[in-house]
Amino acid sequence: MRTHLPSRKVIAVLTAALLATGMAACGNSDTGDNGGKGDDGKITLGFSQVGAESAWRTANTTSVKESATAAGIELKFDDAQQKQENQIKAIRNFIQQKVDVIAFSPVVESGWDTVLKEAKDAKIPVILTDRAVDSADKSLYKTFLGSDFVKEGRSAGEWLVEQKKAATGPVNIVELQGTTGSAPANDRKKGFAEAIAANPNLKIIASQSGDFTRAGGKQVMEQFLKANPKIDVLFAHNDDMGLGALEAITAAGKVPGKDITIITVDAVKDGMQALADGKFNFIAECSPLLGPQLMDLVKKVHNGEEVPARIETQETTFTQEQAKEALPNRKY
Ligand code: GYE
Repeated sequence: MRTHLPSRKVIAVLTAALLATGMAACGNSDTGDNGGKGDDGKITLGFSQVGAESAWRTANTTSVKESATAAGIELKFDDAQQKQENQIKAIRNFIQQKVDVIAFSPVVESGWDTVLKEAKDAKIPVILTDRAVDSADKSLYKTFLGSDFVKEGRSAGEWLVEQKKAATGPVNIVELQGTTGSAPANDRKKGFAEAIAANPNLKIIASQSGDFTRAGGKQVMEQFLKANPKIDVLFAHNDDMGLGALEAITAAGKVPGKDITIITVDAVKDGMQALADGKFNFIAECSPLLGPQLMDLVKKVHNGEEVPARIETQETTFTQEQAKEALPNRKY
């Protein structure tokens, strides 16, 4: 048994103890001046979410909440219930509470300049996530993190052009648009229209908003079916509207995926199931799992680091066969 520590070790232990005391003292004085962080020294993020309109949105909310916890970021979360005025109110509250960073998914593209200017004047950096704004002044926000919605619409259209290349007569398409004025609705419509222009037989005979919800998709599809005896294709701007439309199509005595070709966007679990079951025909993926990248950006802009002006999510597309393969591992 050893009874004596060698003297060098004793000094090392004492030094370590002294250092620890000194560090604790520093820690105490830090809490007095926390450099704009939350009381516990954490970065505070104010996040204004669009709402809970779709399975995509639910998965996005979960991703943001889980990633904030994992990154040690204090999250102030607000659900705007698909209303711009609620988002503006939430952002003003975040400014008043002096959060460190604001992130939001703008329900529509226009009308943000005033509130974004207020955040800028308060020196609070803003990150756009998922959806974009049309502000001409790009200095009003630090970066955009999300998908290329035009590309998603184009992939949907290109697949259809290929499928219908042998068509000799008109192919009647109905379109369920997302929330009016939102970036994904504007851009998916644009990309799809551009792609189908390659074949003049492909015609959009009706196009209306179903607000990205199942109920909206069902209701608008019922109207489409009543007004148009011959519908060959449905392009829905998200899975949820497509799933709602399935009910209307079945109720009208038609077979989804056969009598009417159905193309959607998102690739959430229920959408992938409908695709694997042969009720949908094609899905352009849009990833909701933006949380980890968002938290990374929050830390960077808080530290004053340079970030790219635009960061795009990697996405793919799914046929019925590919959906069958991917479904068992689909997390959301
Ligand atoms: O496609 C839709 C959701 O902004 C990309 O919003 C998002 C869209 C998504 O309601 O399902």
